[in-house]
Amino acid sequence: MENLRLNTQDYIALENQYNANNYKPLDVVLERGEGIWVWDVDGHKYLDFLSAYSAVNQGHRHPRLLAALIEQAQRLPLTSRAFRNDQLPHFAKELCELTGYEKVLPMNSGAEAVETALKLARKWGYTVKGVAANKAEIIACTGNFAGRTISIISFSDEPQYKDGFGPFTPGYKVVQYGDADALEAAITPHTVAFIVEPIQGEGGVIVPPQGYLKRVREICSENNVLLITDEIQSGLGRSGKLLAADWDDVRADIVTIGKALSGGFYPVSAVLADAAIMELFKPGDHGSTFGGNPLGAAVAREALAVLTDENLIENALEMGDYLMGRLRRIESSHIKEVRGRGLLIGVELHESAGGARRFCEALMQKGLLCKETHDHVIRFAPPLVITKADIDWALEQIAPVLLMD
Ligand code: IF1
Repeated sequence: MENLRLNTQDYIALENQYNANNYKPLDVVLERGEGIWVWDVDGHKYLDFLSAYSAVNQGHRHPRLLAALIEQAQRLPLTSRAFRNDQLPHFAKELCELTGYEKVLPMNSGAEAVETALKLARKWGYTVKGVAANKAEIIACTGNFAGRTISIISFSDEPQYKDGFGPFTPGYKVVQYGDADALEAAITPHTVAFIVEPIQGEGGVIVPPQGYLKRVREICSENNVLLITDEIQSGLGRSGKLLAADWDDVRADIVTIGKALSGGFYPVSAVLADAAIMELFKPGDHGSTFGGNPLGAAVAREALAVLTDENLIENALEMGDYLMGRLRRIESSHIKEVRGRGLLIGVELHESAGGARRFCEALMQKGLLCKETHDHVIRFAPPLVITKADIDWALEQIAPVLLMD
């Protein structure tokens, strides 16, 4: 298939002609990536400070992941779960050993992992907790983002994610993120689970108050409510810990992971739980065509191995502290707060700054790609392979932009 080489404007025009208009991306057309760098079709080089929303924690096109993909693709990409394959058993074992959970259910997108967790929690509510049929309630948080399916947006509090997509799935309540008392007050005998991001990504890189997650864990245990942590963005080293809940020494009952689970090569997500909960799923209860396929499993195995072999979790902690420290020393009147953990960092701007988008566009002109979230926050989330020298170069671009009028 001939890939007709166009220039940036022609690619944009072509995309606009045939593609749904469901995003407003920066006008940069990328054609190559390696490590922390990506190149556009006009030959410009950029430092990727978004990491595909934390899906390329291992860096773009990691050679070990590419090799794993090619090797498995040349053998057997897909079997469906109607049959077994030689990658899934190893993937599940290695993921359980790494995370300390007893069981894994592999899916593809993050949203599918979240849907799986919600179904598992409801089934636990009816068969174990004894909640009356169809009365199960799940509590979520303000500012949550867990995917785009109709059941997931049913507990979103972002109007744009909901407008025009009703009617919504019943059985959800939303409480203030960071407020453990609000959670406790919202629990009823029908409550089966509380789903929470240990650090809210799309919500604007919100780190909850110290001790929040610990208190949430206690409240869930005291009320026989499952704690679900959505680590699809915050997990797998992004926050400087394997899972962001590790910052509070909290062990959730159900965990969702995705994105960097495949290092950006292939959609792989998973739900983690102990046997007593996961075994509630009986054959035929749940699944998907590609879930647990050998190609994704082979890549995910290597993606996890790279995280540990290259000490990417420790590097994220060290580099994140360094980057946040340097950002906090930029004396810009635009900056309201620099926050985050590890290499999941948000720079919140005062409304007087006129919105984060223009700063992202200015940074693009200087060779750094990042994305605003919720109008006034610039999210900085480079691949976890980044070095101090790379960060110093990034700061040489960031400081002048944050000091512009
Ligand atoms: C978009 C946001 C980030 C996630 C968490 C589940 C999912 C996501 C914590 C679902 C996905 C992606 C989706 C993408 C943009 C991006 C995003 F801005 F939308 F919210 F990262 F912050 N839980 N986040 O962050 O995983 O189904 O996408 O694999 O939909 O615009 P998915």
